Amino acid sequence: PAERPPVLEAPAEPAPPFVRLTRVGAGPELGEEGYRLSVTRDSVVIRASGGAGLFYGVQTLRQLLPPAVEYTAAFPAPLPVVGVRISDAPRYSWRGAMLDVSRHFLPAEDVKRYVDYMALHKLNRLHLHLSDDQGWRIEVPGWPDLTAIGGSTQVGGGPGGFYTLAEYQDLVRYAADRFITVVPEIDMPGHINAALASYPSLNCDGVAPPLYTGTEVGFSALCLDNELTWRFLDDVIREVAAASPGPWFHVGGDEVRFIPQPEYADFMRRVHGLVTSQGKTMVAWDEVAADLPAPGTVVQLWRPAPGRTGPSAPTDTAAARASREQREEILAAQAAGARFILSPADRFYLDMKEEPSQPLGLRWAGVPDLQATYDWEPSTLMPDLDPDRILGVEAPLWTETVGTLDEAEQLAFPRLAAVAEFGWSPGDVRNWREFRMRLGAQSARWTALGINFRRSPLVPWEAGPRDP
Ligand code: TNX
Repeated sequence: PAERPPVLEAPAEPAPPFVRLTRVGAGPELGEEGYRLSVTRDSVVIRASGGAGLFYGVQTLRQLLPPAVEYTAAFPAPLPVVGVRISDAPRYSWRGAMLDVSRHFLPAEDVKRYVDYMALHKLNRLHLHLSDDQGWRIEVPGWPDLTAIGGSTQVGGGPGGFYTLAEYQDLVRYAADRFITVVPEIDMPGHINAALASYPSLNCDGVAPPLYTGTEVGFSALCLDNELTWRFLDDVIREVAAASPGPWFHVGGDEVRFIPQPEYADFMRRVHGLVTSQGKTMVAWDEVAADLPAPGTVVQLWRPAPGRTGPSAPTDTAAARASREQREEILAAQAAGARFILSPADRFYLDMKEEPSQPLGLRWAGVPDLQATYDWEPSTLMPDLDPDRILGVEAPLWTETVGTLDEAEQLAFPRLAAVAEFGWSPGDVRNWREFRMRLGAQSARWTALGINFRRSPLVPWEAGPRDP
């Protein structure tokens, strides 16, 4: 699969049977990422206006082939393909997954595997949470201790790790080859203990705190009126932005307990300046909505149920008030020109358990099973959100309880497939009953790919070739 096939000049009319990928005849209704696929007795033809659409057409063709093609060993030829005529284009331009490589480090090889799974499901944004209290995971020239010290451990005290800039760039290219844009996140001004532990001078009192291997959140913060803090941020944002060809830069901004709101807002405005001076669009978690730094800022909604009404509304008065206030903030941010990515924790957080008895995962936002992840619409979650301001969806996988790719897969699958369909298909063609049946048919392919998916009891999994 790593080798590129040769590209030949096609004769005007090749002899059947043939497979043709072409940019000719793709209608404008397909947009940049849509495709048409037709399989007849004589030919397979995929039409799209560009590379992304052709790639997605190939992923669909792949799903029509027997799952045995996913094994690297030889498979039987000729391959049967069912005759189809498909015209397909995504609902949202942002169809993301996030990996937290800070709480537990995942080597680049493992991240590439996750990228492969994303590609199969036509996801196109990989958000990498590259720094947090427990670990700094990317090399920054001029700041070697960020990785030498800040990258040296993780939750539970393991060895941690980090990506050199060359490894990171290789990963970014690997993703780009699959039409996936990497969105780097450096979390600030909180979730920053790993950096503070690496450089005493970044701390207001000049004393470095110890490295942190627990799972509490919200306790660390940058020293805001220290000029070194701004040299540090300027260097970090410049270097990470330069290594990331995509147009976005995520600055975190979540869960800062010890900075008053006005100072937090000033901080985010100054950071916005640094991000835009590198030619990037700023993305931040939804706390930034309290005082939007600038129109066009992308706000990633993560806190569950803002202003939810009806039977599932919070009944506890404090929670209900917080939820109402949060809803007002979000609407004010919308009026100020925000755009949104939907990642509601009670639906899309892949690190939430699917079932209370599951050993991996957290449950602070509930226990969203596959149906909860699949079966909702933005309009039911927050009716006042302007659909035109929703860039798309993203499923984060935080790794407090996840130490390996195998464990990541156990939490991410099957729910990541539900997120992918949410991101791709319009609400009126999504149907939970059909989805669970179609998903059941994926087990042989996922097994062949070696995905350690959870056999969610809501799905009638088909017996695969390797099943006992
Ligand atoms: C909240 S979501 C966090 C993370 C945790 C996650 C665990 C967000 C912006 N912050 O720091 O890892 O919950 O589910």
